[in-house]
Amino acid sequence: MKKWMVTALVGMAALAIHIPAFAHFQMIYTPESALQKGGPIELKLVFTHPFEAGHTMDMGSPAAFGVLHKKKKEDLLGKVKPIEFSSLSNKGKAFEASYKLKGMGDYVFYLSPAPYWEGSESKYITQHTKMIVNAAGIPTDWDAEVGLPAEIVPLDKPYALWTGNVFRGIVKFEGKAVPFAEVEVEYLNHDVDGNGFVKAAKAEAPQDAFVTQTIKADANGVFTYSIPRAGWWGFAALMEGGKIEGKDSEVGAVIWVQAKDMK
Ligand SMILES: [Cu+2]
Repeated sequence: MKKWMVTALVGMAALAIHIPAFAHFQMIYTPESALQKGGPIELKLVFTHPFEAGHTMDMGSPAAFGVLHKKKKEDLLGKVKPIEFSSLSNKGKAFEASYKLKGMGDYVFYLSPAPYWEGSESKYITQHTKMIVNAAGIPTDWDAEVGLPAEIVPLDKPYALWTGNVFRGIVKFEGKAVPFAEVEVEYLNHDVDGNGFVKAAKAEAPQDAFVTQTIKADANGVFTYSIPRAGWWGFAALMEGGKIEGKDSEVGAVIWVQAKDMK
């Protein structure tokens, strides 16, 4: 083999391990966040790159997974089952859970994943994630603070957004608002079918800065984003965490919201 070919192959192998150009997003996915009534729903816990349906990272066993409903927390760790989730380029270790909504109101699902070692950035990443489902339009807990180490507290109902509405949230780290927090925004650009993404993209980005949009919170830690398209949108505020086993760590606060077109 010629030397340039070896170099090219090594380069390609490095790319295959991970392409860090776009943002990592922890997802708690369910198809529909505004339900007519209670009943069973399916949830997928996936750590991926949602705009590109790109490289899906292997998740370790979650540290916490639960739901907050009518001010009570229910531990759902026992309901979590391992799955393999297919991106357009690989398969990654993920989890799924079934949950039965017992009645009307808001169900705030929250996840504290195991720290993920990101070799290409030499740091651990832990994204504490929320996704809120409502049954029958009765508001109960959507704006509650769960008390995660890092958390986005919504100022607009995450399941009741028209396309074009703004979504606002307060970025909190260890219970305190984070002034001028950096927030990454990504669109779930590929539908989820079973345990994987479909190939067809909904939107095309004219340039990389549109794949992951980066915005900033104001002096009070409040960010505002006007939603241009129906579907699921992820917001990830990234903070510097304490060392884990002597290594750097990034702590994220993630929330997913779902917008609907006016028809
Ligand atoms: Cu990644």
